[in-house]
Amino acid sequence: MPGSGYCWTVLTWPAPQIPELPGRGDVVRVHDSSTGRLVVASQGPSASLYVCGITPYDATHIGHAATYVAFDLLGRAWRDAGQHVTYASNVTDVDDPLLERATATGVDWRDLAVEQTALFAEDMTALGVIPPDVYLGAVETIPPVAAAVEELVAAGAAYRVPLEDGAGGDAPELGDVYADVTADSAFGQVSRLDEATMLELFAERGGDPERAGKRNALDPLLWRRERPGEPAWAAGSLGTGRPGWHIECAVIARAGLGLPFDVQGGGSDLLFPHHEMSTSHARLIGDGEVHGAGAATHVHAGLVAYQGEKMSKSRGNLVFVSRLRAEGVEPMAIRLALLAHHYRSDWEWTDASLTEGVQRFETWRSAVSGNGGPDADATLAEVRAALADDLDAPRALAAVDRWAELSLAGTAEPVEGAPGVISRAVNALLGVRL
Ligand code: 5CA
Ligand code: ZN
Repeated sequence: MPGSGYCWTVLTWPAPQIPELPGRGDVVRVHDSSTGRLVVASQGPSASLYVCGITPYDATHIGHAATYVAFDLLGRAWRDAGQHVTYASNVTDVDDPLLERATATGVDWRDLAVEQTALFAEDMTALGVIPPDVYLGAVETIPPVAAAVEELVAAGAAYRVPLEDGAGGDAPELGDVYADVTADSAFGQVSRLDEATMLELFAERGGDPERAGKRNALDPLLWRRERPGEPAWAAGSLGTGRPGWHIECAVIARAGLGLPFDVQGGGSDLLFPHHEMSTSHARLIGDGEVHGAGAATHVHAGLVAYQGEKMSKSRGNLVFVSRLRAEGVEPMAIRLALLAHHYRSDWEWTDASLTEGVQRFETWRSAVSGNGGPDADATLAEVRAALADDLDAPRALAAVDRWAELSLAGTAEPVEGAPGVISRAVNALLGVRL
């Protein structure tokens, strides 16, 4: 909405300093959700990563933070292995849950999105997460998304579904647009789920299997026509409306990284339908190639629970990073609490998680405070090997714990500069500033 006074450009955050380390990290292997195998997701001198960004209707919780810290480790490990990393991400700054929350709380949806996107940037800065190189919001990406949807309609891979009475503004005859999943012969290969599971997850996670007029129950929305009380943008032959969710990530990944790219990441709740659908769209919009490709490898972080259930904005069982920070918790202790769990495991946040993070932070800080300390070479090698092996942060922490214990015991032959090497390694590789 030009002229509305809103700045639609999604603002990123300052990059943390990454200290230089002696030597080089190992080739990085990660778990590919599609095959269940460990793969070298990026071989050449450069690596490309797309991590699905937030829907900004509530503050960053520990679950989000765990996911972004996990992919931050991947970027750091790639860099340490000598690869040039390009990282793209999005902000879903217009979507159903955001609009619903805004209506329920009586705030303008744009104010809510701007406020929560800014808070997320603050939280990521505090947690030492490297910012994306390309960071785009759904709203600012409407023109290329609309063009991609028009292309899919023209190619017969998408079709219109008639609207209910009262929808569609001045052009009610133009329907919503859905992708036809049968247009993509590779559909299903990202998640490899059976039809019944796909249908169940689709209904649970924002899909509409029951919508009348669709060709296939799993067909996802590409363009939602104008509805009374909902924001809408003019979009050529599509008519006024707003973009569907999955096409947003396909188009933003293409804009930021080109297609195909190396890794698409997110929490495991995004595997289906979101990553299945966005990859399918990417195959069909790949520079006009019907047999293009999206991400070569899909990587997923486990889900963090709290009080017995997945921590989620819709359930409201949340621990906010910003609240912990406001209580005076050291952000690096939060980061250490997250890193104590392997990124792929589902785990539960408790008060003890934080206490442990704070203790580890304090122990490490005092262990690196002297000039001399136990030799750092083996520890650096262990941390590198652990991260290269599917980002095994708990193993990396254990290696540093052993070094810290030895350092504090003061029994090892002191090596000048060793604490500095550990401190820089922990900073560069784990993102923990001591
Ligand atoms: N905007 C979309 C992605 S395009 C979205 O899913 N936004 S979100 O705000 O709901 O989630 C942001 C990221 O946090 C996603 O990768 C999601 O999988 C992850 N996430 C959400 N809840 C948890 C949780 N409890 N534990 C771990 N990761 C989570
Ligand atoms: Zn996404």
